[in-house]
Amino acid sequence: MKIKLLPVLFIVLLSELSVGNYAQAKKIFYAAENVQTKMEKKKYAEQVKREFLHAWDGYKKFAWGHDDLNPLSKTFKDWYGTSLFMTPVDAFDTMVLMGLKDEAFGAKELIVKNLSFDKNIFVQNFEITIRLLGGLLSAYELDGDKRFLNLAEDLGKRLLPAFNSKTGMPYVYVNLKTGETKNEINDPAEIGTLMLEFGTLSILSGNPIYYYKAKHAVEELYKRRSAIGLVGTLINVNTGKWVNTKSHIGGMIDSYYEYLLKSYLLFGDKDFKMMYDSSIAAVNKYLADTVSTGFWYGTVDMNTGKRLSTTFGALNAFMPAVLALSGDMQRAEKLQQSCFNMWKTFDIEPEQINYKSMKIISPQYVLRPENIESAYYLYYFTGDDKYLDMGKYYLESIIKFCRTDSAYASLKDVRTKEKADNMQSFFLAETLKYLYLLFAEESTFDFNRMIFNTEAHPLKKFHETK
Ligand code: DMJ
Repeated sequence: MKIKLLPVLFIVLLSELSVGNYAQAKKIFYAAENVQTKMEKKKYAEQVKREFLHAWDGYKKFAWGHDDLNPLSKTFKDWYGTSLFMTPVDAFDTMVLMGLKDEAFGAKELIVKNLSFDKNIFVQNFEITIRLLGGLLSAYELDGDKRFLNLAEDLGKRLLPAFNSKTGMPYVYVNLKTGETKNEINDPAEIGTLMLEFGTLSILSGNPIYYYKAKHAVEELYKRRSAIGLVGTLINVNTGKWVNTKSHIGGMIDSYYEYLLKSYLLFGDKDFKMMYDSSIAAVNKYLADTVSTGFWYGTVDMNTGKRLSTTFGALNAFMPAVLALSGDMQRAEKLQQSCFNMWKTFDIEPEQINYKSMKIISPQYVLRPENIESAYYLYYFTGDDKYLDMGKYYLESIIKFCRTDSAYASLKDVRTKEKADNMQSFFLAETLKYLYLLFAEESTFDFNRMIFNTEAHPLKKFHETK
């Protein structure tokens, strides 16, 4: 952060310098810098909190009790025609971390009195697991109200039939009432991003079935990696055959890698460490790409390692956080610099670019958190102020381009800045949470005690891995 020395300290500093007391002057300079940074961080943390309240107020006014707010038409959307309270469940623990007690109480009342999973609807197992199951488990751990856990357990039971394929890898959809399943073509992210939630549910409920099913699915996927150690984009969960062999770290694969590492950190289960270590070695060997625009991870064929495209995007920007969490600071810092450049080049981050030509492939910005999440992890682990500056840039551009009179809106195109009528629940669960944590007191979140699921719901560690 830029140093604007406090006036009093500046005078003291000058007087020390004038009598030649350089050591003392240096001390004063650093003390002043520290105070300045703390004050600025506090100011930004408060601002993020205000922006959160602005978005939440819009939800309350125009979408109360529904899944999502449509911020331009000031209407609402329910994903499956009936509400599963996506936004309040996703936003609850952000309110707790921000110390917004009244808001948290209101959201909790809404959830525990109205949320029911006894519905004849097909839901996407992955989305419901990371947003709702993760949100409810985290709410229970932070708040202690057993009703959150009861809801989580009821949901977990209803999701279990998703794993009833020939391999044990889950189908994409499961019916919450009948247990029927559909869509046997699934991807590594949706197969491998269930462990933190199902594993936590096993520990909190005392029923090992959830841990077993989610871990078995990951192992079935892992054993189908190619001879060079990579996974593809699509796999048939009954035949176990790959349907699309493109390997990358973007959407449809991304959080598979994240959960291999985090499952080890959360549960201390060494099988996950082994799977993470061997997978990330292959990713670093075949996907990593250094070009004139920086250090990136591109797309290759999972069997041959042949480079297929130089595509990177908003979702891929989760990777610096995972690398930092694993201790690989060198790659994490280099990649975060590229992620920041991707954001800055277009004022705000596009969904996908060609990182070689720095040309846009998909122009929308849907209020995604990953770039900010990674800046937060890097600040947490390095203490380097440059990540605070990145955070300021992210926050200011989101306010400038996405704020509406009712809440926040996605952008259809980062070039024209034309807005789109949606505000995904992860904006409240993740984007604003990570921005807040970046500027808040470091003690607000302790990585030694908790791990974020992929939707930024903090879950308690059950094992000491440090
Ligand atoms: C969120 O639902 C999660 O972070 C998921 O892992 C990826 N997509 C969105 C945010 O971009």
